[in-house]
Amino acid sequence: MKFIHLSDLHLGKSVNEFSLMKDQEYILQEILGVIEKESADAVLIAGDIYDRAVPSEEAVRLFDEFLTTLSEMGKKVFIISGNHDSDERLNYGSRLFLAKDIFISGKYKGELTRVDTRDAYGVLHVWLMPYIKASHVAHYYPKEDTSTYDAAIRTVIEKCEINREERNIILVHQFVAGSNGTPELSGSENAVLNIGTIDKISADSFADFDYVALGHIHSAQCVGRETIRYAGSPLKYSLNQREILSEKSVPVITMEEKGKVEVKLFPLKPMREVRRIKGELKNLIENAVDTDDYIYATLTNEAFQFDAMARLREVYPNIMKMDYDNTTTRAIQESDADFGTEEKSFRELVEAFYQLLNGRLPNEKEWELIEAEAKEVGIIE
Ligand SMILES: [Mn+2]
Repeated sequence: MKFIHLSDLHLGKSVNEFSLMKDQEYILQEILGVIEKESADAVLIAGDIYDRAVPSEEAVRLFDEFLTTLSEMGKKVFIISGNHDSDERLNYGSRLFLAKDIFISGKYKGELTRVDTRDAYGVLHVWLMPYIKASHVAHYYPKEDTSTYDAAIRTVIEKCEINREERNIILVHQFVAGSNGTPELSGSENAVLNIGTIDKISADSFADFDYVALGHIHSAQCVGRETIRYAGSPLKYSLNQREILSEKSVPVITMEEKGKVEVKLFPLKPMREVRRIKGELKNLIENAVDTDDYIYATLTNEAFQFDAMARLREVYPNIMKMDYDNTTTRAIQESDADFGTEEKSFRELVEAFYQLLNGRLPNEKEWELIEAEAKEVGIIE
């Protein structure tokens, strides 16, 4: 059987107030193209279908369209919830969808759903692990160790009766790490990842599975072995430097007899690229290319440029962010690094910043103004 692995669609997402609806619509079409070209039998979607627990109408419509097309193409679809999805809403209609070979697991109820499929090589089990918190597991198994996510997920898997002679695939939306270190983040995963702390799960827990379709981390990568893999989000959802330079792709998994699994990556080309440009304002404007792209511009001018964002926007209508990289910003960054901001008082922080910008401390009159402003916006009382 041939599977397409997707995750972290985050339908309805905006980046820096730009709705990516059109880009998402486009990329789903591209993915349908890969599915058709590869004659895949099934699609695995490892969580974070939507960006929010209450998705927009547009986002729901887009996913409805995607599912309907997959169903019309005769594909099986396996879906789990991610931490961004509402488990109950994702479960809506799931029993009716079974008749169309669409299998959704939105909520953990003490055991994992197992779907058995068949091909020329025999039976193949697809296990669905919706997004689970350790506390959910504790609720069903109060006597088991659920003190960490690792222990909790181990418990969940121990409760599955896995036939190791047969082929098994599992969909998981968690923070899974191999012995070779923690996975690299793309910067758009939000505050859900407490790196290195309680929610890290060892890849060893999945030793009995022939393929582990992971979701949660938006950078495509494998964890421990080729067949434990984050598909990554289909689009770049952050302006993080590494994410901007990364390439999005879709893993296509071919499973033959037990022990024979092949993974191929198909690069995904977005409708609009996310690009970082850097230079003097004048140069960026005069030498503009691919102006429809999402742009993160960094100005190297030493002097403040009046109305720079508006001037850039005239050329790059989809500019998302602008900042400066010059002597001043670098000095601020350096002093930030040894600031120890948490231990400093408001006054100390402002003084240091003021000193850096103006080469002197603020006088009494200026202090009055700064304090009045800070009170107004609620920084100090
Ligand atoms: Mn996600």
